[in-house]
Amino acid sequence: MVKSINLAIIGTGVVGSSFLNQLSQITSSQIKFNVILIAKSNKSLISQNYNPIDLQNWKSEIDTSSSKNLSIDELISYLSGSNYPVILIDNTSDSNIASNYYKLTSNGISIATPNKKAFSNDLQTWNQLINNVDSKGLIYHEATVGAGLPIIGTINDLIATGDQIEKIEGIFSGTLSYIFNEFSTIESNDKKFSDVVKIAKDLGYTEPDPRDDLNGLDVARKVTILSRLSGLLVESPTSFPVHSLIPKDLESIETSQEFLTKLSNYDYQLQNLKDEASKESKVLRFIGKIDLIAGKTSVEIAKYDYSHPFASLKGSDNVISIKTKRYQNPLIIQGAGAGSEVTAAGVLADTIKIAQRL
Ligand code: NHO
Repeated sequence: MVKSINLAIIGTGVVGSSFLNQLSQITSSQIKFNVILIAKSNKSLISQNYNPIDLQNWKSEIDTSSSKNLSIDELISYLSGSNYPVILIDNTSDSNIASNYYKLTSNGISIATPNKKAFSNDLQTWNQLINNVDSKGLIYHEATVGAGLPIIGTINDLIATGDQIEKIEGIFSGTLSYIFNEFSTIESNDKKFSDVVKIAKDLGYTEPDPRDDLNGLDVARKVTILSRLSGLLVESPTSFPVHSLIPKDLESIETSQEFLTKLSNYDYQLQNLKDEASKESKVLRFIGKIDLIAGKTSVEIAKYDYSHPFASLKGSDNVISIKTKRYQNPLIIQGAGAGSEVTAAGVLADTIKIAQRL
């Protein structure tokens, strides 16, 4: 028998649009997904009678829609009247929606999301969301780390089957993966750090202001999530050492353009490290590290032998190495860790998993 599930999709940006596109192309499924709400920042498409919205025309329909966005209470009230179980897809980076996940799941609404906010802020919110056995709704967030790569599901499976995580090391930022893979290579090169950052920006790999990648906070958020999942309950992404690649003097510079112009004055800092690594037949990589035995978490620049899997990484790939009691030779997961298609696929896979359990 085909199961029907209603979906409310919030956020139609890069990931949200890819999600809707992938959803409209699912053909063989035992589950029938009906989209009953699509919301962007100032407008919504809301099916008043809970009949499915036509996914071929949602873009033009939302533009001409006169429906304003619902408040969280209005949203809960609307979704609670649904004729089928509901999954809310949060494809925004909105803190307000994230801070209401508990309220939503308590009201029986399940959530699939790539939004890191709720899982990487204060520990109290994490405990409320993840260890809440009474919650009526399910919450899946695979795409908050490594886009569509099977990282969170794998760690959950290892723990559920009685394995013990000893150490996690990984390259978790697509942007910083690209920058270091280009800057510090096995074959010698004379590329300057600031030039590589500029190229990454021109290729659209960085945030509009590259300092939002270089400050290490995105990696710290991902490492916070993995630490907590593995049993090391870090307080917040700023409660452990995080190496920032922004020179101290350039932290308060106003525009990203001025920052990029002046960055070359500080190239010697990373050049020294790169030369030092090269003399030891090593490359530099920007990593997140969780040592469960020592109880330590950090985000740092580390040196790796040319033979190490992190040294031969290409493009903007992510890689994670998980050493456990059973996997003394670490389990390695590697692949595209950024981009709308793989991120949306991670959210869609979570949506299907939730639907199978409802
Ligand atoms: P956009 O394109 O800004 O879209 C967000 C949309 O939500 C906007 O259209 C905005 O108008 C809407 N919105 C905001 N608040 C709203 C509200 N209250 N109601 C309705 N609509 C609202 O952002 P993205 O790129 O589509 O990202 C969406 C979410 O996915 C964010 O939480 C982001 O952090 C997460 N995410 C994105 C990516 C990506 O590739 N774009 C990745 C992971 C997670 O794998 C990616 C990654 O980690 C890239 C990273 N920079 C790296 O590793 O280098």
